[in-house]
Amino acid sequence: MEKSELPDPFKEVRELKGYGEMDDQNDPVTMILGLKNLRKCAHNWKTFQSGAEPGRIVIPSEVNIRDTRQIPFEVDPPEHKDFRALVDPWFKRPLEEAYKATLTQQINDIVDEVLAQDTVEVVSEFALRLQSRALTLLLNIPYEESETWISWGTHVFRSEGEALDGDKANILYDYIDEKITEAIEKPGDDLYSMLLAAQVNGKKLTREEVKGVMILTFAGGRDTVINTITNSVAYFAEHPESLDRLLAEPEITTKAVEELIRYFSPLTQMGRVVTEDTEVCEHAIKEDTRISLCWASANRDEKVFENPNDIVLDRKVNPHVAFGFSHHNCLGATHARQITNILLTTLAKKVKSIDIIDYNENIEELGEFKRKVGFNNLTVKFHKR
Ligand code: EMZ
Repeated sequence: MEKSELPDPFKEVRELKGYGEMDDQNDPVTMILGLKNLRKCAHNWKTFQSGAEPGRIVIPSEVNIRDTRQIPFEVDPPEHKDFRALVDPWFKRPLEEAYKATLTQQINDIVDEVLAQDTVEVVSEFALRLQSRALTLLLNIPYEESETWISWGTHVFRSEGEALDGDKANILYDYIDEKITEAIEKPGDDLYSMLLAAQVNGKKLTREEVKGVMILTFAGGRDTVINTITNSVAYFAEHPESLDRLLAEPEITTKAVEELIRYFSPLTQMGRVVTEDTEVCEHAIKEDTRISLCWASANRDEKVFENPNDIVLDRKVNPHVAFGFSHHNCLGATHARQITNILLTTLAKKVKSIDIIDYNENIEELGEFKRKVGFNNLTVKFHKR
C-alpha cells in the first residue's frame, strides 16, 4: 500500500446494508454510508436536527467539553438562514483579488521556507503554520496573531491518545472571550467587530452568539485544513508526475482541488439528532438517538463515482460531499478551496519531488470501522524544481 493512500473502510458494509453502527460515549450513532441516502437525510432537517444540545452532533460528541452553541452550524432552519445570510458574504472574501494575492504570498513564503530546510515535519512545521497564517486573512487580523495559534500545537481540541480534551479546549474559549472583549472596547475591521456590530432579525447578536461563530471558525477549519495540506504533500511525494502535470496543465487545478478533497474527505462524518422514530435503509431509528452523515463513505460510493478509490486529478463528474450537503454546507469552503488551489499551484511551480522519511498515521476508531484520516506526523525532504 502507498503511504499516501487512504483506504475506504466502509465499502463492504455500505454495499451490504447502507448503514453502519458505532457507539460514541454511550450515545449510539447510525452512520449513513451511501451518497443518495445521505443527501436525503441532510435535507430533512425536521427529522434530523442540528440544533440539539450543543456539541451533540459532533462525533465524538463534545457535550462534555462545551456549552456554547456553534453558529450557524448548530442552528436549524428557519433561524439558520438568517445567521447564514449574515456570515456568508464575509466567508466569500477569499474570492477577492487582494485576499488571493496575500494568500499566494503567504504560501510562496512557506514553501520557500521548507525548501530551504533539511527535513520538515509536515504537520507541525508546514500544515499548521500555513493554516494558522491563512486564518489571519479570514479573520482580517494582523499576521502576527498566527504565532499564538501555532504555539497551541496541532491538538487544541484533540490531543493524541485523547479524543476530547476539556483543558485544551478552554485555551481556545478563553482566548476568544478575551478577543471579544478587546473588540468591544476597540472595534476594528475584523470578524469579531463585524459580528458585534451586526443584527439578525433586527436584534444584535449576543456575546454568546458571537463566541459561537468564532469557535466554529477556529475549530471547523483546523484539523480539516491541516489534514488536507499534509495528505496533499504525501500524495505528491508518491506522485511527482502529478506535480509535473499540474505545472503543464494549470487549467485542471480546480478539478484537482475537488478530487483531492473528495479523496481525503478530511471530515469523516457529521451527526444529526433524530426527532421522531423513523427508518433509513429499511432500518428503524429511534427518536433522540443520532445518525451521522458519513461524507468519507459517500465520497467513495461506487454507484456514483467511477474508480472511487483512485485519485483522478481531472475527474469530470465529481458531486462529492466533502464540504457537506444542503443548507449546512461548509461555511469555510471558499477559504479552504482557495488555500488548496494556491498550494497545488505553488508546489507544482517550485517543487520537483518530495521524499518521505518518516510517518505516523492518524487512524480514527469508529466502532466497527477504522479510518485513516491523515498523519500525526510526516517527515519529508522537499527538492527544488
Ligand atoms: C465543530 C466541527 C465543525 C467541532 C464542520 O465541523 O469541527 C470540529 O473540528 C470541532 O471540534 O466543534 O466545530
